[in-house]
Amino acid sequence: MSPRTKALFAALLLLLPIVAVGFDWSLGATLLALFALVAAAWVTTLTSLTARQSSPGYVLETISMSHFAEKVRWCLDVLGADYRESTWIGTLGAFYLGRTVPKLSFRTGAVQSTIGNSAEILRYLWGAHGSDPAAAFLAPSEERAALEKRIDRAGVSLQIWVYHHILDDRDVALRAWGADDERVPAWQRSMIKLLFPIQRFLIRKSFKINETNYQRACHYIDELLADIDTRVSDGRASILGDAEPNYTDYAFAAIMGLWLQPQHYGGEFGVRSHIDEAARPRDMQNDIARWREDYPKAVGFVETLYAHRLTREAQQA
Ligand SMILES: N[C@@H](CCC(=O)N[C@@H](CS)C(=O)NCC(=O)O)C(=O)O
Repeated sequence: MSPRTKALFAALLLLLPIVAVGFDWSLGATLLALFALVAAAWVTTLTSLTARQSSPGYVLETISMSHFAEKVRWCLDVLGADYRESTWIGTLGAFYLGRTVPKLSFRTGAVQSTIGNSAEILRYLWGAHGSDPAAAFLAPSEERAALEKRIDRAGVSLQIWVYHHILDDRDVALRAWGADDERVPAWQRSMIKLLFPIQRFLIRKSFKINETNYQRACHYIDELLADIDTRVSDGRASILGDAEPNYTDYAFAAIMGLWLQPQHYGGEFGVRSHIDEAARPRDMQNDIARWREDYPKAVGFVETLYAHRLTREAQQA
């Protein structure tokens, strides 16, 4: 059963007592509705268990704008993997289903498997496709794993940075969460507008959005940018000095793409919820301008990688 269908059954189950009271249902009618719901969930589970699937058929669960999802999406594109995206509205899944994105679902034997966390997803892809020469860029090493950890930590710092700047502006925050993104189901887009004050409160609490944490986040981002800026200043193709880019290079570009917003961000699937330049708060624009000025080599490295960002279609052409 897909995560969306599971969420739908859970929501219906929660709503059932409210509907029963609201419409003054008898105990018999309520039990009947409950039985019908459980039976429908069971049939759906059985159907998905017996469904035939010819390819791994990866499903990448994302939210409208996620730099961690972009990291995995880019690697799937370079790999030429067969996948589709399931796009959720931002924050709802995290706070009501307890899951983060990216999440990758696929068929393993008779069952559906799911992995969360971008680093673990990439390790799975390496395990599953490692014998294919096209997957060589996914090969992990101690050095690559250490760099990936630093990049991922900068990804979290960027979440603090972005929320520090946009949470006070309802329209900008809603747009970043995908309220205008047509790939997101309409009911989720309506929910986020309704729940906005709660979501903002939860984000503020969970990311500890305050001046000190913002400064700490900027410091960490600066440190990584400075290091990469030095490393790539000799014009190398890969941060760690390899002849070809590997997954750490795509990860760095994807994570920094959150604020650089290069044209091909999101690849074939695009990223519709840009925080438009004009809508960006002044302080956010200042940070971006400073990073561009202080780290031109790192910025150039990301932009060059994005200029060659292969979509699945271009890969197969
Ligand atoms: N360490 C995780 C971080 C994932 C993460 O923080 N994802 C954010 C989006 S960038 C998320 O799931 N937010 C929850 C939501 O908006 O529903 C990874 O590498 O995948």
